[in-house]
Amino acid sequence: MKAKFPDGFYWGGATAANQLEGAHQANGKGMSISDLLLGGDVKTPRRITTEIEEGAFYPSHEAIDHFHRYKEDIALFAEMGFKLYRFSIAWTRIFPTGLEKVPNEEGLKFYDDLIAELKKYEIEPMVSLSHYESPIEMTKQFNGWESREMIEAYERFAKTVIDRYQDDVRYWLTFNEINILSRDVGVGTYLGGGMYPKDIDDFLNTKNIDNSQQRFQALHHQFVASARVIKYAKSLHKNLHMGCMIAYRMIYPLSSHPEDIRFAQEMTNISNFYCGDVQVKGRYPYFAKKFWQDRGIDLTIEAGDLEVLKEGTVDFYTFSYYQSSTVTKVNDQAEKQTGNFFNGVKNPHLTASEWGWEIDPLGLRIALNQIYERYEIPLMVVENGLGAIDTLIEKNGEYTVEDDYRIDYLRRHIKAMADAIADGVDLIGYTSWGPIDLVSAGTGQMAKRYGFIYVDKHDNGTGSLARYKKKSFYWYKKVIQSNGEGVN
Ligand code: BGP
Repeated sequence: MKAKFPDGFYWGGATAANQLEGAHQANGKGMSISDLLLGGDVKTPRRITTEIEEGAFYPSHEAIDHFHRYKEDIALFAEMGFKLYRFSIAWTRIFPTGLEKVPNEEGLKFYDDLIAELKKYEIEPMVSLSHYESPIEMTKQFNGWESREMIEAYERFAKTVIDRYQDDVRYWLTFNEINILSRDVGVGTYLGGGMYPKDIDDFLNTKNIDNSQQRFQALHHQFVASARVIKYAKSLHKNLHMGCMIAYRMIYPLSSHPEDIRFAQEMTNISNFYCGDVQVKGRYPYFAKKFWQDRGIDLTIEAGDLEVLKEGTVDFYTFSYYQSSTVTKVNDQAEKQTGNFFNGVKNPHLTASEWGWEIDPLGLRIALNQIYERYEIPLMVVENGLGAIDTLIEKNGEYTVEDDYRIDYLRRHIKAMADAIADGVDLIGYTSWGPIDLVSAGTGQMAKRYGFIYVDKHDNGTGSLARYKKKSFYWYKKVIQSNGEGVN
């Protein structure tokens, strides 16, 4: 059966400023938390520094220099036929420390030009307002989202860009993978919350310390900030579409033991539904109170916060999906599985990528049904893809990569989306992650490539930055041209 997608389906790609723009000090840009992250690899966690260390290599500083090459890159996206492009606006280009009262015009200029370029090709822009890029100065002054001060600063930034681009940008996401703060992963606390857990020294030495009181308080601040911005955007009466973005963790129990089933349910609730419910339904879910009590979490919720959450709900739900995750309560012999910001145990029925991420296209269909059943609002998959090692070869006088493994991964996931649509799910778009090779968020590597476009840039910082079309470039072009039917 041919894959069927609705007319006007948004095919495209997704990126984040800190992972591709580079030019980290250009035109008055300030430093974000990502600018202090060193590179790592699958075995070595990324190290975080408090200041720039001389001689150290910070992958975000040049990244793939999209800042100077956005025209060339967008022309390539247009050649593939992109209908929509998801990117983030770097907060620190607009408010270098986050504390200024007046935005940096030169920083805005870059996005004026970028959006104009997208419009030129009739590519719909979708903006992530916060994608692991909060200003480092705010981490230094009041430990990021732990403090309520962030709400106002974020609102100032968000309103500035929404005011400026309200006629050109219709799709907005308030926080990338907001639920990263519901997981007790050190680097997630830093990237998502722009904050250090209490013991900074331990944290810098990459000991995985956790502070759940702090994480859930920070999340509350983000919920309020997101809702306030959504309420504001709706007051403009411009038909702006405001969305949430969740790192969806499709969770399976390892066995049919009821303890495993209950554990998977509990993890699904906290990993996915805790944030989803607040942003879609406008209230904390039924299980939140017991969850807080069990962990000794005592949230400070100020007068008016709960009303704001009700008033600032999202219009559509977006999520990232790379892999599924399997958990057990009863089998302590099960082999551990690590990958992205999730962890669990190895699923005997799945194979994994070179970075240990378990490949599970059917899990995407299940996730789409699970989410739609709960919320019944339009969904969009805004990140999906295979991070893999690519080899550049010369063929017929041109450089390319024969990335059949990537085509295979994407094909199976796109088919799973078609199946979910046939199931009745209202899926409106798909933006694969990193349509052009960029810096990995998890490891800081360039070697972990997702793109349809190869970028000559390497983990030691060398490379000409030249762009080359991979085999998947032509394949994705066909998929888009045929509105998904050509996926086979
Ligand atoms: C998501 C992030 C992205 C992106 C992606 C792939 O969690 O939103 O920023 O990087 O994962 O992860 P990685 O870069 O670690 O391969």
